[in-house]
Amino acid sequence: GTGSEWWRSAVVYQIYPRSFADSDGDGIGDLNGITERLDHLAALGVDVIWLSPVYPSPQDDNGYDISDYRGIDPTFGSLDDFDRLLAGAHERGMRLVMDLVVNHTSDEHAWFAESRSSRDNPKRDWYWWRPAREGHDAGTPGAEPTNWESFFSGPAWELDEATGEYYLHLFTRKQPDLNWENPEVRRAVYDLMSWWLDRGVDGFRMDVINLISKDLTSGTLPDGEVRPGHRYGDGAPFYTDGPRVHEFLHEMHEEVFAPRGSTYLRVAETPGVTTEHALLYTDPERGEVDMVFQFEHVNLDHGVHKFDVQPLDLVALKETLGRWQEALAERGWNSLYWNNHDQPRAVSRYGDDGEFRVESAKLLGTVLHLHHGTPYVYQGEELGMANVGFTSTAQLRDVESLNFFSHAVADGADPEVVLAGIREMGRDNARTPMQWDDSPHAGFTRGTPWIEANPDFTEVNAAAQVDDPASVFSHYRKLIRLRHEEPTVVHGEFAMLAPQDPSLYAFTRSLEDVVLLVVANFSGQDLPLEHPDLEKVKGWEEATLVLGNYAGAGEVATLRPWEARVLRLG
Ligand code: ISL
Repeated sequence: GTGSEWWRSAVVYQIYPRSFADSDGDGIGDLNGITERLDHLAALGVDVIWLSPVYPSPQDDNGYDISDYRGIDPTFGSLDDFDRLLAGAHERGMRLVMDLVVNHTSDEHAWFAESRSSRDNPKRDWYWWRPAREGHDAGTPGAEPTNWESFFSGPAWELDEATGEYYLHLFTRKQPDLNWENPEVRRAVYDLMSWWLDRGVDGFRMDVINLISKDLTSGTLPDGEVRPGHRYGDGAPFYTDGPRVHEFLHEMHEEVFAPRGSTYLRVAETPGVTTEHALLYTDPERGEVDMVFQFEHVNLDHGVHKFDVQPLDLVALKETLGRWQEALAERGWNSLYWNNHDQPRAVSRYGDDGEFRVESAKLLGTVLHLHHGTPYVYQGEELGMANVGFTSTAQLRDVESLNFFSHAVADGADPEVVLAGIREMGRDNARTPMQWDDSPHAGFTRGTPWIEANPDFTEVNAAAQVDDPASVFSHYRKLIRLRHEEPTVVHGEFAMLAPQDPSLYAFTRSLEDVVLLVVANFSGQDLPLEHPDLEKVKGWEEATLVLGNYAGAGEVATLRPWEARVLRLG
């Protein structure tokens, strides 16, 4: 029943702990810093906090490389600090979900240390070990067991000299992939999940969880196609939504969640997922997860690779998001996001971070939050935080960007061109310190931050916005309240209007006799509202303005630059 599905009317706020708030002055955000800032989230009105990983980790990929699943990295604090944070969230009526990274561990996890210790170690089969390719000497170029490229440049296999075999790592070489074929691995994962649920957490965001089932139907792991702009093969068809992934997630449901009732949030991060698989993952009848993060809309401006930045076409964006709305309309459920710790800042990417920063940030929030699904707000998005404009690799910290830069330049690319791609698409754009106020380092730390704050913090910061009714923050607060108060936002049927219009993003949400009409101008020019699709929405010109991003009412039939309106009929 829908009674236990509280997450349908919820808004989730993602915290990247490293960059949120530093309480002890070491320049890195921590749990106590978050606890001190819980009132910011309560003021915004969000229902759930998703914490990016805080477990012990060598931090090769900022915590997405976990070396102990039952603890807190000392950089972030202690288990006691965690319990205080959890209690503080619960006291304010917010739930807290953990990031669960179990496609891979750190190479410094005890499981991997055992697994690599010898070919006949009982945990050998917990990871993907393979000999060199037939006829090749281990360690020579091309001797990798398959030609797959890692997500973070270079081959997805690393030779371990000690035993002369390669292990699979879809991400960095310090992130070896677990072998989910092995039931002991699955048992170990379910046990650690139960351990956190026993501690009181409210669910999990499951990192790349649709990559856990590798396709062995040919009896082996096959080579992938080498696509233009790539040196290695694309292994994605052999590990994305693989043959046993639904079985594994259902087993997880049965082992971990079903015995406890279903008041938890399970959100699956699923790069490359199709609408067909998304429906299987999120159909409540099937008992797998509650919602997925799909990637199609954030891949539209990628060329041959993600740093080959292409102009965004609004028609394509509407086609993509509209198709996802339709696919999961009856069964299943969407997660809605523009931003997270892996994406550049939405206001720079889809809006205008210059003259219309405030208007376009509010427009983006409006469009997203009025879709059908659960919206995610990434830290700083509620302030309209923008990309940094990196001009030097010395400003970068992310292993993905740094690896890409060195591989591309070694392959002969022009460093300036590579840096230009990273400037627009690099993950560090999302990872600069949260901008609390206009004091040094944006009030994030009293020490030296691990990554420099965006210099615009003197203007763009929470202190300047929280009490200003015209701020991006106040607008997000209104959007969240609207979801809580207006069932049409949660349950209303979605219908896209004017799909071919290059600047207008328009749709309706309908529930019984209420219709909400959303109209948004994705351009810096006035936009006349005169599309035939609008005429089908009877009486729209007399509709009440529920929420807009401009102060004065303006002309009914013209949207101002980056103007967005939510109108109510009935
Ligand atoms: O940003 C990306 C690389 O271009 C994405 O493809 C990203 O790698 C993918 O979404 C998986 O992301 C998740 O797993 C990674 C981690 O680095 C990301 O931070 C995490 O969100 C490996 O754990």
